[in-house]
Amino acid sequence: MSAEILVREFTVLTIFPQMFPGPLGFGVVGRAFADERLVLDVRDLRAWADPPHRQVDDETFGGGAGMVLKPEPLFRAVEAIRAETPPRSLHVVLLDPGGRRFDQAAARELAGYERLVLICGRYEGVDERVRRRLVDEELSIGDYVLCGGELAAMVVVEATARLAPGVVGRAESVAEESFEASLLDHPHYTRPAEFAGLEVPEVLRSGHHEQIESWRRQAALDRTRRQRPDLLARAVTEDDARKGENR
Ligand code: 9D3
Repeated sequence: MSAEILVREFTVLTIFPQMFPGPLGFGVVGRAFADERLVLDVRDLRAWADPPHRQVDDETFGGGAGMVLKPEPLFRAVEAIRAETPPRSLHVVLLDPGGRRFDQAAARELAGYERLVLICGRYEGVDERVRRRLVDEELSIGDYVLCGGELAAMVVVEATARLAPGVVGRAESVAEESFEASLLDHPHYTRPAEFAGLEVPEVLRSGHHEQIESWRRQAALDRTRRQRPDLLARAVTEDDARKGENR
C-alpha cells in the first residue's frame, strides 16, 4: 500500500529565484499552483546574506578551485522557514550531485510531507555543516553534471506535486503508471488509421478488449526488453516475490 499524500507546499532556496516558476508554471502542476491548491514559495538566498555585499559563497578551506555556498545564509533561511511553519511535517532536501538518485519511489516518499524545503546547490557545493545539521536528505536527479540544483529542484517539485490529489485528472490517473508497474508503456495510436506509411495495428481497431489487452501487454514487454532491460529484471523479481507471498 502507498502512504498518504500530504504535500502542499514547496519552498525553494536559491540564488537564482528568477528561474522559477519557469516550467512549473505550465500544465496541470502550473494550474495547481495558480489555484493555490499547492504553494510554490521561492526564496532568494541572498536575502539572508550579510549586507552590504550579501555574499553567499566563499573560498574552500584547504584550497582548490571553485567556491562553496556559505553556511550562514542557509541556516538563517531554514530557521526562518521552521519558525513560520506550524509544527507539521517539514522535510529539508539538498539537491546535490552526490545525493541519492531521485526516482518515482522517492517522489512518493516526499509527497508524504506537508512542506518540502528544497535547497539548490551552486558552485562546487555547500559547506559540509549544511549537510550535517540542516538537511534531512540529499537527492540527485541522475548521473550527469548540471550547473546547480535549480533544474533538479524543478524536476523533484513537478514529480512530487503531480501526486497530490486532484492535480492530475482521472483520465491520466497516477494510479497505474508504467514506472510503478515496472514496465514501459505500450504504443499508442490515434487517427488517422494510416500515416507515414504505417498502419495502426488491426487488433487495436477490432474492439476485442481481451485481445487488445494481451497485445498491449506483449508490446509493453517487448519495448521494455529493448529499451530498459533493467526494469524488466525488477518486474520479474516483483512478480516472483508476489507469487512467493502465496506460498
Ligand atoms: C567534480 C565534482 N563535481 C561533482 C560531480 C562538482 C559539482 C558539479 C556540479 C558540484 C555541483 C554541481 C552542480 N550540480 C548540482 O547542484 C546538482 C545535480 C547535478 O549536477 N546532476 C544531477 N543532479 C543534481 S542535483 C544538484
